[in-house]
Amino acid sequence: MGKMDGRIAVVTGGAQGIGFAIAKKLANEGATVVIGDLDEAKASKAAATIGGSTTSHLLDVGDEESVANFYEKLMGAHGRIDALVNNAAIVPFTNWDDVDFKEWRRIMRVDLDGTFLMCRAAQTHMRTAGYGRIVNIASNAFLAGTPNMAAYLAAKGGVVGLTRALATELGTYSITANAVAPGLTASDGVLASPHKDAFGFVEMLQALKRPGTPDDIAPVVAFLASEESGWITGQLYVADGGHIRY
Ligand code: NAD
Ligand code: 4PL
Repeated sequence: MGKMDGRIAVVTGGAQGIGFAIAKKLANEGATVVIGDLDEAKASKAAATIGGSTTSHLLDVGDEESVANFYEKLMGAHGRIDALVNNAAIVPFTNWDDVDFKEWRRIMRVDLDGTFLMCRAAQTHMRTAGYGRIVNIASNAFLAGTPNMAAYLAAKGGVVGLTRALATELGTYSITANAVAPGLTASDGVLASPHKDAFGFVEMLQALKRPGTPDDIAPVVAFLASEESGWITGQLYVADGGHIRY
């Protein structure tokens, strides 16, 4: 008996890191999970590792045609989407002096446009059903003003704004939209980037003195993706060991 029993849930960027932990948690709570990821091979391995009814499809959230393709396959297989978790993102480490318009667009295309495109398509199906849960992954970097991620901070601020708008626009259809802001988390992506060098410093600022892990983020996402969070919408939940008090 899980809080996602009988539900169809989509997790973007679920091939690794925080998205993988979210997909695993939703599956453990009884959901039929569909992972959408740019890395098709890794996503298919991830789905097999999670097991049960978990599947994966190739998806580039920043490409309108790829998104349309993804939903066509999803509707063909399951006919419904109860929960959408917009987790896929590029997590850059780019010195401000190198943030030209090309770099800005590289991040915006995936981190903000991608969330918009996925929500835009999901809400059509959710409205038909008269039920839906949208969970957008933001970041506490938006609240902290973390360095070397200017376009990312702007995109995540946009994600919070879009979340608040969706709550208003979709409330009448019993669809909720909320955001989760993780702090620095030991994901596959972060561990392979210069961000890994920030764990000592960030731990100093956290109330809880250990590095955050993907499994620390999944429970609050699962709560917001489940039916029981139905009176909560338009909110931002910070999951960061008490780094930022929001
Ligand atoms: P990660 O880099 O480990 O994994 C990202 C996944 O997204 C990969 O599987 C990648 O293939 C996929 N992806 C990338 N671009 C895509 C696209 N265009 N379409 C579909 N899939 C795509 O990332 P992570 O650290 O686990 O981060 C996951 C989410 O959490 C992101 O939204 C990120 O901004 C957020 N976040 C992460 C941290 C952190 O410290 N790790 C902190 C705050 C917020
Ligand atoms: C505090 O979202 O929130 C590093 C890398 N440090 O991606 C993030 C902090 C990173 C963050 C983030």
